Amino acid sequence: MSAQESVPKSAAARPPLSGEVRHDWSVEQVRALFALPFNDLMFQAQNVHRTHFDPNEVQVSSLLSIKTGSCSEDCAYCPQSAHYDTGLGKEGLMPVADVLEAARQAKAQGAGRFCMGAAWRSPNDRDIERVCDMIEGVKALGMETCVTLGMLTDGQTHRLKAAGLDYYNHNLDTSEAYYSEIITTRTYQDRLDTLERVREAGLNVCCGGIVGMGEGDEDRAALLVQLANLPKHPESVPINMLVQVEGTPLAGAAKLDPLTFVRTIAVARILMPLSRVRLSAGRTEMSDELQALCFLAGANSIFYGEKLLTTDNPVADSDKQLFQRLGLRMAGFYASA
Ligand code: SAM
Ligand code: DTB
Ligand code: SF4
Repeated sequence: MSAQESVPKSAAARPPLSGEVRHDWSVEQVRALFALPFNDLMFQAQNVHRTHFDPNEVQVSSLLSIKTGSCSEDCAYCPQSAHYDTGLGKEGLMPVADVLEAARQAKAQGAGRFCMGAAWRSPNDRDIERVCDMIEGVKALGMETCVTLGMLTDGQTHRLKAAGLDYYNHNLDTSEAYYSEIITTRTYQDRLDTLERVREAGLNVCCGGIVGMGEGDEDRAALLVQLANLPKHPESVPINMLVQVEGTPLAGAAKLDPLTFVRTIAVARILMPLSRVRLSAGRTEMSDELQALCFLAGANSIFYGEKLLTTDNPVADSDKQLFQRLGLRMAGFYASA
């Protein structure tokens, strides 16, 4: 059954045309937003977007995998899980100098934020010290910093904050109801606990999810409700389209209707009016026209540079051409500064 058929028109949510910041969304209200005629949904999302943002400016972050593969978690989408054979080479924590060289290159291409990802369930304190050296080095280049390292203790969140970390990425990935279909080695509550610690330490939160994992309309709605009803909205909300990797349990999953992906972006924009909504993984399989619809739906951030963590992303030159075609600007373009 499509999103449009599943919710009666009479259940339509009140139109949030002004982009009011709310933390009391119900799943029914959000399903009604998903079920709006496409043009109405896009109009509302654009309206909210233009109330709070320059609609032609996009924040760009570059990613680097600073520790790759052999992860003890069993996330069904992830090429880095030790539970699956994806043929991925494993690498220990990178030397700080190599990370800083990659950050310099990302800055020269125009990235404003450098995001470092590690395939850990949770880091140990020695790892955190090395990551803090990386954060300090990247900050010294004049870039914003983000890391994603798995579950953290209180002491670790404060140590990262003291090193100058700007954002911590920790995704909820899907609804609480669907979570156990995707990951069995940790709970939804584990994720929420780390998010709370990250907030308490005064860090900006980057938290979103993945669609196209076989979840239903209700799961996409429930994920966005969970994010929007957090005590404070995440400053950054990555919406990933599943990148199907051979060897993972989700390779071969039914592909999501691309317009449902656009709707997910639009609803995220309406629910979290002040957040950067990031058009994240999956762009190599998207046409320029589909990406243009995502920007129209209110996405105003991307991952930029030829690699995500282990999989491909569009090369910088093709994104520069896309931005030119659409009249978009990169926020704080560093290369020309
Ligand atoms: N291990 C840490 C964790 O899980 O939080 C940090 C790294 S993990 C690779 C970061 C995020 O990448 C995951 O939460 C997931 O949302 C995203 N991700 C991983 N594999 C993906 C895939 N195949 N397609 C889309 N997103 C993916
Ligand atoms: C996020 O939401 N997506 C990024 C980043 N945060 C860490 C990761 C996408 C990973 C895609 C699969 C890979 O390249 O390994
Ligand atoms: Fe490990 Fe993170 Fe991949 Fe899960 S998503 S297997 S925790 S690297």
